[in-house]
Amino acid sequence: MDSKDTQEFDAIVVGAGIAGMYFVYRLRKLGFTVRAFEAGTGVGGTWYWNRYPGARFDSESYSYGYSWSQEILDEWEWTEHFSPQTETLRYLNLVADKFDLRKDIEFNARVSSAVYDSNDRSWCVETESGSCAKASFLLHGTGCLSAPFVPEFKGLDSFKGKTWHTSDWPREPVDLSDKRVGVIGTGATGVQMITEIAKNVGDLTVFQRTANYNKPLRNSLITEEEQRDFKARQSEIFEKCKQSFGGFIYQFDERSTFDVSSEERQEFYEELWKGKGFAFWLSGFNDVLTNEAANEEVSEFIRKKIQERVDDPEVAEMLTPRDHPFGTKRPPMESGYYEAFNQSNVHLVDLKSTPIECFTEKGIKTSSSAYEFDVVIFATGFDGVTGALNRIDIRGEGGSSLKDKWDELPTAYLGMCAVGFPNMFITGGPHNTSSFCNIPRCLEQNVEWITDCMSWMREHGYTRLEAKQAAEDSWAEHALESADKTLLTNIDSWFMGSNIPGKKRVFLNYVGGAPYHRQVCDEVAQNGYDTFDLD
Ligand code: N01
Repeated sequence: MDSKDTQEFDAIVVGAGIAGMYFVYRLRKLGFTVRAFEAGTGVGGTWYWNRYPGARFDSESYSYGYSWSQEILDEWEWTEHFSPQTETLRYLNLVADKFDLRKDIEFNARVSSAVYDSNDRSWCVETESGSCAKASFLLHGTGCLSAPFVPEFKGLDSFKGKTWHTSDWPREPVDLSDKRVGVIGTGATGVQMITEIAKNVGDLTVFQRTANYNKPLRNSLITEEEQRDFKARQSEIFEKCKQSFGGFIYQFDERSTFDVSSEERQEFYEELWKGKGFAFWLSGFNDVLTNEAANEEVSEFIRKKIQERVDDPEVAEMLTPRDHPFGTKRPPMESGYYEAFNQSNVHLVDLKSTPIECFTEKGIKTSSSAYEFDVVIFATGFDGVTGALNRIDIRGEGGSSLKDKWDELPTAYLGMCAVGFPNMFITGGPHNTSSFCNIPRCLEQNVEWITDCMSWMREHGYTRLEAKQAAEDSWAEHALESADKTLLTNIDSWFMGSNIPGKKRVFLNYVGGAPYHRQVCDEVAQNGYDTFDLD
């Protein structure tokens, strides 16, 4: 690329989802020039890509939107307690319209490489579409669940029907009413989608490797009275999220399980079960994710709830999780999932007892049967946290590769800054609270901290910032120690990177709590970023 084709900015943002859009807005306000590159044709990130039937928030809508624009807060009204994807995408487009964000975003521009030039302290970014830009700062808003994962099944290429990953759902309307459909995967995405597809499908076969602890979402329309109440309490709600462990409206109970009598515990579980969304996961006794016996009691409570809803005892048993404790994988939220399996045209295949051997021209062959399909849908998840950035060739100081660094140990100081990659900030990176959070709540904190840091550097005349090795090491140690105190690290999931063959098995998220992460970030800023090398 000729240097005359290279445009120069103060900052380049990768991605125009929730973080990327806020970066553009805030950088502009702070007087930085910015260009965002977005692979899609529109804004919205997760909500742009994930259009599969049934896609919706598992966070309360009124706790999810941006908190930084009173104008938008006043104008926008969520219609459901848990907003569907279509409405959320409309909301994000309204934000983009209102602040004219698109003029600083190049669409259809998937970033292929980013190289740091230590001579002029700048990042040079290239896209697959041939754009090239340079900036002092490189900011990633690529999302922690945006690199789709499709397992390498033998014979997949020979299948003559259609295949889609859930994040690659067709834009045109899809009619499955006379189709034979196979779905692989029963995580949070699969559970939402299977329930919706089952309502109007020819025949549906679900291939399940691990049964999950699916909790009723209990979605409903927001009444006018609720709307008024949410508007009146909006800042109180955001403050509550700020104080909570995961940025939700929920706080763990102050009591531990066995401080309470057995009878009272059962009453408490029943009460929580009636709650909406993540209430059961995030406002239960404070030791459910750390104490095996406490967890087993809750797990057993849910198993009984599942079995009550499925007619065929054999299917009910297959749908009952017995191989991992509740909440150690992200619990899916459901709205009629179990009842779908009472339909005569919905079938369940247990892949633990009959694994997939291969795809054939007509469908899928397991160790016990052959199935024929018109469509197979992969609800097989994502290469989480590090996947999106590992798909870009990112070269830091001395040409070192971010992927090579993370193949050894995926880590970043405060989840945002990787040693060896000066002037580069990551939202939703390894050991960042935002990947274990009501995502916008934590992403806002990330974006604000990063852009404040950039402003501070400008005020103080610094042009280069890089985390100190000791700071990165001690943050990683703290993040891994926090995780080891929980039951989460014993289980295979995207939290551990172990859903991806060959990926290093290590805890990727941060479970020390969003308030503590924010406190440390604030202290670092107050202390003049002394855990960074500044020049
Ligand atoms: O992905 P997952 P997801 N053969 O990794 C199975 C967020 N989210 O897209 O459990 C057969 O959880 C795999 O089986 P197993 C949320 O943070 C948010 O569902 O590994 N099966 C599992 O069943 C969530 O955690 C919302 O044994 C294979 C499934 O595929 C994250 O996205 C809504 C397989 C993958 O489950 C990811 O959820 C939805 C194989 N080779 C999702 N490989 C909202 O709230 C994998 N599987 C907005």
